[in-house]
Amino acid sequence: MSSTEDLEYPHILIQYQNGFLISKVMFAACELGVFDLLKESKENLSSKVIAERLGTSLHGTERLLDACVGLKLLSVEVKEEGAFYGNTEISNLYLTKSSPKSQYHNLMYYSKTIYLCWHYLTDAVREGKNQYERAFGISSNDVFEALYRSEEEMIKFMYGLNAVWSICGRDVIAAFDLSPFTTIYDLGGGAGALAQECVSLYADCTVTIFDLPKVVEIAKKHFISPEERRIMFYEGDFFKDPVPEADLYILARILHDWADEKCVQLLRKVQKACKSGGGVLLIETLLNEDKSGPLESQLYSMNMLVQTEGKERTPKEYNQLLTAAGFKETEIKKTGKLYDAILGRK
Ligand code: SAM
Ligand code: ASE
Repeated sequence: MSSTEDLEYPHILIQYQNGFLISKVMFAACELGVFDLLKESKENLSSKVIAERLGTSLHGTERLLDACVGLKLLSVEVKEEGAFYGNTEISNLYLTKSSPKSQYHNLMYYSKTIYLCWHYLTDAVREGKNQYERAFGISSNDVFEALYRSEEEMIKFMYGLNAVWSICGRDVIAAFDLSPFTTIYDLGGGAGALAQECVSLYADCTVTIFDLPKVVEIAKKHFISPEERRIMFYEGDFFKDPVPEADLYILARILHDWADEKCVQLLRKVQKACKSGGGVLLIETLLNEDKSGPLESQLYSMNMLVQTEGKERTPKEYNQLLTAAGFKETEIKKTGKLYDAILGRK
């Protein structure tokens, strides 16, 4: 319900209308390296020095810096000689490339790929399907052929998706006590941030990342050091190839890519391969049962419409998929962050 104040002056609508302007200011500052420069410099810098070091125009840079101050992504100190800019704590921690919690690659994936896909949001709603043909001229029906339309695009996707686990990974892996499970397969494990989280938290497990051959190749080359003896790889297509036996299968952000029938097909295969007493751990962003929120999950579900064949689901919907595949005793743990965990047992 709108309050009277909102009806006299629709502040909330103005904020929504400007939402993507805010995103783009943050993306541009990240992409130009504003936060990296200010972190390295250790002292506040004038717009003139920042523009020189970044090789950008002075008047464009001044406006970008001031907008970042408005967004609390930068601080400003006004002296007689002029304005001096510095990072805020949150930008230092999350927006610089070198920080262990950096969201830089995630933001770049939003700015360079998701933003373009959302240009066709209206068409996606009209047609009920992703817009790869319109956006990129790709006529293939294979979602991951479209998402991985070039090696460069695949690497951007892998970096982008990996980044969120530096802020939510520990919570989803620690949501259940996974110590009884020693042989773990991370199906569609991608760049391996969750596999790393798993081996660092549980001393006795080994984790095998099961993914498409070209993804495994990049994961080995760019993400997982060969010294990491407890992480292994298995190249395959989880819809077509056999899934090896294990105690636990992690499916993080996998089911949300697919329609119900494909989810059940995959889960049945996993259920058959699973050792008795074993289980499956789903990691997804969960909608409320009545789909009234959380807003992030609702927006991500729209993104699944634009980019994939899937959607975000409620705990009950995941429970139905697991039950249809033969899993029992499903249990859900909310983490309070973006991603939650559901454990199903064989
Ligand atoms: N689990 C990772 C995470 O949450 O960060 C990556 C999730 S990503 C949305 C989906 C992953 O599934 C990608 O790594 C993709 O390559 C993999 N994938 C998609 N189709 C696959 C298939 N048919 N067989 C194996 N892996 C597949
Ligand atoms: C997928 C996950 C993502 C497929 C495409 C995707 C993400 C972005 N694009 O399985 C990560 C989640 N973020 C959003 C906005 O959905």
